[in-house]
Amino acid sequence: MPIFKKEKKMEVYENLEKIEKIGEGTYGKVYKVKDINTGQIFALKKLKLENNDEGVCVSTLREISLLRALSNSSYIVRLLDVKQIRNKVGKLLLYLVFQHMDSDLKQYITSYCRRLTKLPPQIIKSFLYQICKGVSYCHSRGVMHRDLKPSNLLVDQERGLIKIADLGLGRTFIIPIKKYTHQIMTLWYRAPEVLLGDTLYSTAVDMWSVGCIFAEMSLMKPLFKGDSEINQLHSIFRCLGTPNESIWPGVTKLRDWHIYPQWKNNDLRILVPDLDPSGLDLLCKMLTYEPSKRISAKKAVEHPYFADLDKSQFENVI
Ligand code: INR
Repeated sequence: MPIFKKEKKMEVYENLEKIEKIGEGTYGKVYKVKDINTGQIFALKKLKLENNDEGVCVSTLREISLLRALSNSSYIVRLLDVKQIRNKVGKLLLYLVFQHMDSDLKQYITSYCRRLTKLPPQIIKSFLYQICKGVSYCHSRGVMHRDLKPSNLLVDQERGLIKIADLGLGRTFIIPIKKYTHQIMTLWYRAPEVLLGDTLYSTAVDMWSVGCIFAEMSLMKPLFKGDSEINQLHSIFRCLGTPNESIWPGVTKLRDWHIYPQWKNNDLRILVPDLDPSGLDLLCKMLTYEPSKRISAKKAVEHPYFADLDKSQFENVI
């Protein structure tokens, strides 16, 4: 008599039992799974590869090893195992076993909203510090995330930890416009240079996203909320002012630059009223239009805003 129903078992991992679907990453589904021998909980991500060429396999494997190396950081969700298999119709499937975290920042913020309370300032500071440390680690290894957003930041509520997820497969996988489930991808955290069609964008795109996430943790709602690329740009320009050649040299030469309404920039103190002066200074440096002038993750970690944060709490954690 089998103890577990066959459909609950994950095809390649005989010992893993599916508990529930916890997410749809950019490239595939993520399940909460349980090791039937040890009772341990993991997150299992199932990916379909776009291409079947031998060359793609090699570069995919290279990316996986990069992911593995990155996941040695305590600020990045840990990748524990990888299996690559070919299914009945010859498509390549990739199974990634990760550490499981009980929540993501999107759910975490929503849970506070439901209780009509704001995130405590110490939590915002602690989370932002950990995010900057994680991004700094990725950038030091030459990896950009490109899609940082609250649902890609996993939260361990008990220990007050936050970790970056959904990383690093940006080169072998075709960057999707829509998720494979046809859900529309969010543009709210996308840097203006990307929205303007800059093809040579840099690690600075991630810091723009971090700035948007910082503001959102304080505001309890997204700072820039557009439902199309043009609406997203308008939303940014309405808050921070329409950029021009004097504040962002080269902006009018970008591929998708048009003539926009001329908005004046608003004071960040009014847009994000709960942040203290050093928090506002850091936010302002993250939401700098000119990518080369935008604060780096490495510099952000050293910002005075974090001076009173107890950093020893992040040492020796997994
Ligand atoms: C949760 C997710 C809890 N845990 C969403 C989630 C809501 C609540 O995506 C997740 C993951 C987890 C997750 O516990 N481990 C991983 C996601 C991902 C990797 S990825 C690992 O790469 O974003 O799909």
